[in-house]
Amino acid sequence: MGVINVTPDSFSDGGVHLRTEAAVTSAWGMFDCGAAIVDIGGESTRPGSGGVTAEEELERIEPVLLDLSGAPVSVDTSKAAVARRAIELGAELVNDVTALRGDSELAGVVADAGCYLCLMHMQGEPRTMQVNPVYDDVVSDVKRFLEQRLAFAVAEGVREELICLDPGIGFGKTVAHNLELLRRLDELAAIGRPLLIGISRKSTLGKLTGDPDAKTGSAAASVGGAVAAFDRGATILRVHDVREHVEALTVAKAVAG
Ligand code: HH2
Repeated sequence: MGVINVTPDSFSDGGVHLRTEAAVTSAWGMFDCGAAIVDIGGESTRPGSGGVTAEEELERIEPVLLDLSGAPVSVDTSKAAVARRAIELGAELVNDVTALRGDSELAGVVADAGCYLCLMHMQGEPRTMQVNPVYDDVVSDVKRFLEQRLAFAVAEGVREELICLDPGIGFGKTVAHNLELLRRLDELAAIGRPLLIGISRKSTLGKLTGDPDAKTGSAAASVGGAVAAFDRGATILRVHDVREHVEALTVAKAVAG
């Protein structure tokens, strides 16, 4: 899954894809490099971010979705109004970092459309989530949360076979929490749904490679994280540097047989 943030402030590609033409060109480039789907977002959820209105979000992503008509895209949003319009314009998957807790109408929109859904774990909210994340046991806590949100989505009419789950690397988690989640990913895979992992360019990688104040991580560090996640059961990797990831994952997959 390639990532295109049509935002001025994303930590990973903020500003780069704010113009429609730049976003669309990058997305086609990702498909050429082997992305199966491209995730289009109009709101940054980086640590410290405050949120935008549905109108602003739509203004950013609508022209991009129109130009990518017919291509496999997902929409990174927590808002029902944004998801509804994105689905009209062809989005096949709604990627909701709030796991249907942000907008009470979103579950119905996804259920009615019969599209795919990603439910992600986040402790707290983006503005404050990295202040002091605390868990009893991070893997058990995240697993329980994902099971509950999966049950909620199904009860709201979303078909279980259309749902994937994501532990939310970096969303209210320390470096140690992120590593523990990846190390024990098999426990989350046991829920029985495909796992999506987004570690690409995240600060945990920069911290692990020597900068305690890092806000991002390199492409090489991202690939290392993605391959480790794949080896432990991740099936969808959300990444910014598609060519590098496709090449590395092709080799990892061949080795796994
Ligand atoms: N990470 C980000 C955004 N959306 N969705 C899922 N399912 N999983 C993730 O790990 C995830 C996500 C944050 O990364 P990015 O989109 O690069 O930055 P920003 O939120 O600043 O736009």
